[in-house]
Amino acid sequence: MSENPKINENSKQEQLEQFRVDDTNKILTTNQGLKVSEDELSLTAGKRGPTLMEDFHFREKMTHFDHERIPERVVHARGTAAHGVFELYESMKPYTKAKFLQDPKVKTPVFVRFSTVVGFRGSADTVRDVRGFATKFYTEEGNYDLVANNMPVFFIQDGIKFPDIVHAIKPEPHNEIPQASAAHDTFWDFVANNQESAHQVMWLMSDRAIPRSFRMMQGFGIHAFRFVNEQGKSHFVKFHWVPKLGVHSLVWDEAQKIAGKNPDFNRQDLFDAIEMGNFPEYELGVQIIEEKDEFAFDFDILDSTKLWPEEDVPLKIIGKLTLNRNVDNFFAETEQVAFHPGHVVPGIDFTNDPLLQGRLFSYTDTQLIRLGGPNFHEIPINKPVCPFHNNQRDGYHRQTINKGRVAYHNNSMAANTPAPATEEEGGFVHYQEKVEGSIIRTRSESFNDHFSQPKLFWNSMSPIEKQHIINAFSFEVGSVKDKSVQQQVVDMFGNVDLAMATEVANNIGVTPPTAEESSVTKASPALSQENTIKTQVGRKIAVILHNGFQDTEVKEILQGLNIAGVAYEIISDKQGFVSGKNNVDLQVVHTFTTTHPVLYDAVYIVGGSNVDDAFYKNASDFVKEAHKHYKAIGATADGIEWLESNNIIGDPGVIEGSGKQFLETFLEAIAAHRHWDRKVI
Ligand code: HDE
Repeated sequence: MSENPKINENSKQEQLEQFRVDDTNKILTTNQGLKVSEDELSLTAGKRGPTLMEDFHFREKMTHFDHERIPERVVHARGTAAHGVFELYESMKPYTKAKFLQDPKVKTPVFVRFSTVVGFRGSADTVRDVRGFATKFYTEEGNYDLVANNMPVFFIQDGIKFPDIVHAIKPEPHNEIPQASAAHDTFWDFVANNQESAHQVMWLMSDRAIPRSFRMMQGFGIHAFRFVNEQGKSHFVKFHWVPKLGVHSLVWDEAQKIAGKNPDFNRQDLFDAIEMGNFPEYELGVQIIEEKDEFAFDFDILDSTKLWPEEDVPLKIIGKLTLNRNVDNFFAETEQVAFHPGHVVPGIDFTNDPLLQGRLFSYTDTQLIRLGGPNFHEIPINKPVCPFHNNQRDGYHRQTINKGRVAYHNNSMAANTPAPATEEEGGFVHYQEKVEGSIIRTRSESFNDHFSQPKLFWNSMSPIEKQHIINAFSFEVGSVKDKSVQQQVVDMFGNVDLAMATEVANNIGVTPPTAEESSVTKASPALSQENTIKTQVGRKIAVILHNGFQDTEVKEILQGLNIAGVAYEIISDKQGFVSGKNNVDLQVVHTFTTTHPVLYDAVYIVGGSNVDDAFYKNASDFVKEAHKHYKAIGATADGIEWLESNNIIGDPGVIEGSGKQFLETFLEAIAAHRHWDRKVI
């Protein structure tokens, strides 16, 4: 009776292929298949007369257009997605019976959607916000969704408070301001009056909230889940995605400017990387705690405002995700994909984390309104690659044509099928945790410590990361108009670190706090981005050239950059080609008008001969802006003059020279990401 699907990395693409349509070179028809003879003129009574009701082609075309939009996601509306594959490094059999985690040879197709949380669908990518990182694994046992964020903790401890936090952080209801930002009164009023938010607020004020790229951020499943093995033994588990390119961020001034210069910055970055064949990779890590150690920590492992320090619970890397294909159609795939932390497979189960429990209700519920009914699992992107059978029937847009008369249990007319599977046959059996208690609305006292881990986070930051957190608080809380709310926030964060909160208080003009700060002295080095992987791979740099540039050297350096995994764009004052000394012509991608230094990781300036004042000024401004954002700056030939005249020669990360040696040092400077020890005025 069991249909044993053989899944491989191509299974999802093969399934989707049946739904893909290319309209190029085809004849125009109505949705009923009728060939259309005229598509630009309505049917009218006479040349200057009224349009006729019987113009079915006009009506169908217009009606479909009128209904093109669906509600955007209530949170995580702004996002982008890609297809990929997950490969296991090492069998997880001792911990879980999940089929896709047994055999390192198995490759599982996946679909991943990245998002911001607060902004509307058309909002900018580089706002200060949490990022979503949701993965759908199309496994032989059904879809498994790991619906993660790029921060390991959450604002609230109980799902019932989710509507409150979202109402507080979304644009204010009377004027729908501000867009995609937490820098307003209601959010900070929520924070100060719901102090469980302290830990995630620290993360939100840190550089993690402005990732350089979706390719350079972590993902965290946040909750404690369960791994359950074939013997029925359970372990607590947390999931992490670790990007191979390291975890890197923008600086705030840059992020704000990018929001105007290219609101699609992160979306474009991911799309371009995949189109160029630079496939983003992330390793899957798990933190595992034995059942017997459930109470061995100084925090409650079921509390989603707490992380498990990696120094105490090591991260075990078990596999790799590669994103290797962009979507064909944004709406059909990215917009219609429906994730749910309750989409699990045998061997992965839930815990009693009250936040997770709340999510288990919300996600299907939200798809019902957003995707218009209960058949969203039939939309191609959501469809499992394994067969599915049950007695559910009908509803809006039903596509399956269920044969036969039987749609109920128990029955004899279909031999009581479709029949439930036993555990041995792969049937999902919930972990049989023993639970006892009175029916109450109370939170466990073990959830009450709201300040120790924020302090752990603060202690783990490098000096520059600490400075950025203080700056972010000063910007965000400084944007709050209600003085009492500002004061409450500063008083609250005095419980984390008095010096930090005092500096913020001074910056925003309220009274410094007198609270007792947390006594935690421990740090977790894994939390600092200073300790992340540093590589030049995947970076994009601007190359400023003028006619008469030193072409033999430049050609070699550009080649060297490409070989080292660095992409570049040539910028000059006019589009077309820029010609070198020895008549080498290079294609100009952008002029100073069509691009901006905030859109690059570094600048390489070469210049050329007979440079006019306008070019000189534009190129100098370009270099100065990149310098201000601590980026690597390289100069060869005539470009070295720019460094001199802009007074930045010799600064950290500012590299001048020639040939191979220049290339090597410049690559190192790019890999360093930012040069914080540079003096910036
Ligand atoms: Fe979500 N969340 N969430 N969330 N969430 C949604 O589902 C919700 C939470 C996350 O790219 C919604 O399909 C509740 C934590 C991501 O399509 C909705 C609670 C984490 C995405 C919803 C949480 C997330 C969502 C809106 C507290 C990280 C985008 C649209 C109990 C572990 C998925 C949708 C995508 C989306 C509810 C908390 C991650 C309304 C009630 C914690 C990445 O169902």
